[in-house]
Amino acid sequence: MRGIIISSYGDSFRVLADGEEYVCRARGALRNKDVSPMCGDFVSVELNGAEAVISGIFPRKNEIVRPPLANLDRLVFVCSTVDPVPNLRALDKFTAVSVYKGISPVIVFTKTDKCKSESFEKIYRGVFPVFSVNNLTGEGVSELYDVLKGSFSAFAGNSGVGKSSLLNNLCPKAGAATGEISRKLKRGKNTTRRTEIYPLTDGGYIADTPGFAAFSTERYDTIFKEELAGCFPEFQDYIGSCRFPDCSHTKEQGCAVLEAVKDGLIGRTRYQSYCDMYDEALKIRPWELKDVRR
Ligand SMILES: Nc1nc2c(ncn2[C@@H]2O[C@H](COP(=O)(O)OP(=O)(O)O)[C@@H](O)[C@H]2O)c(=O)[nH]1
Ligand SMILES: [Mg+2]
Ligand SMILES: [Zn+2]
Repeated sequence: MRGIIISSYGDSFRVLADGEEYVCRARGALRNKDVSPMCGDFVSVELNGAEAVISGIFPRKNEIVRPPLANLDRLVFVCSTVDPVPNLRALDKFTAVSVYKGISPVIVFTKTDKCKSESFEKIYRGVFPVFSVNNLTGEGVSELYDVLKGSFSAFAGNSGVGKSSLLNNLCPKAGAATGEISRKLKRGKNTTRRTEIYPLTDGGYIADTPGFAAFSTERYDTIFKEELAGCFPEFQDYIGSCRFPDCSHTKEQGCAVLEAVKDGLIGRTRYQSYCDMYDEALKIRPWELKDVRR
């Protein structure tokens, strides 16, 4: 049987196969192969009497480490317009890493009841799909739902921005803990990591990711400098027109990207994020680099 892992808790997995849920362990041989099953994995399941065992994992199209998720179609970057205010530099960095990994970024601004999202939306319109929601009334949720249905998505974003509230609005069965309750649960130390994905009514899944403070800010998220411009979608129309084929788009004469920034065709905050990431990439020693697509 072929199925998909919909929850992992220690070395216990729930697999959805042929419309049934099975609680499975991974076969020993699999564990020794240095690849452990994760949520989103397509796996083969064998039934031995009452016991269900994961006997194989199909090749992944991508994976993220924290939380462990495989085969993502989208990463939904959730930012609140206020409390806390968005960190655009971090957002630009994480969306670039997402593009690099081949996972489509989606940006959502929450708490539109407290502060208008227009000034933030403007920066990303035409670059990534961007949405605004008021989780208290559900305003804007159905537009986002239409984009997420039929695909596998996970949320990323700081604590308190409204990820769990949004998950509950998109998928009422999720019953995710929000606000104060969520904080209390987090304080009770949970050593075994639990990851769970929820089916959407019209097909597709959304991952609930407790303790997912930020996408990940580790060293290995640094993108090779030669590949960085490729992770900024709005640069693509210009990079072919630079005077020098090896243009870094940071200072060169005849740089079409710089020209586009001056003409207001590329956003300044976006461009500044690119330059910061480029500087960061320059500082990395080659032996410190691990391919983030791994
Ligand atoms: N005013 C307002 N509050 C919100 C909105 N979304 C979430 N909140 C509140 O923000 C707090 C944190 O939300 P939560 O969903 O737990 O955020 P998470 O930490 O990202 O999962 C809770 O008190 C929510 O009720 C929103 O759109 N508007
Ligand atoms: Mg939460
Ligand atoms: Zn250039």
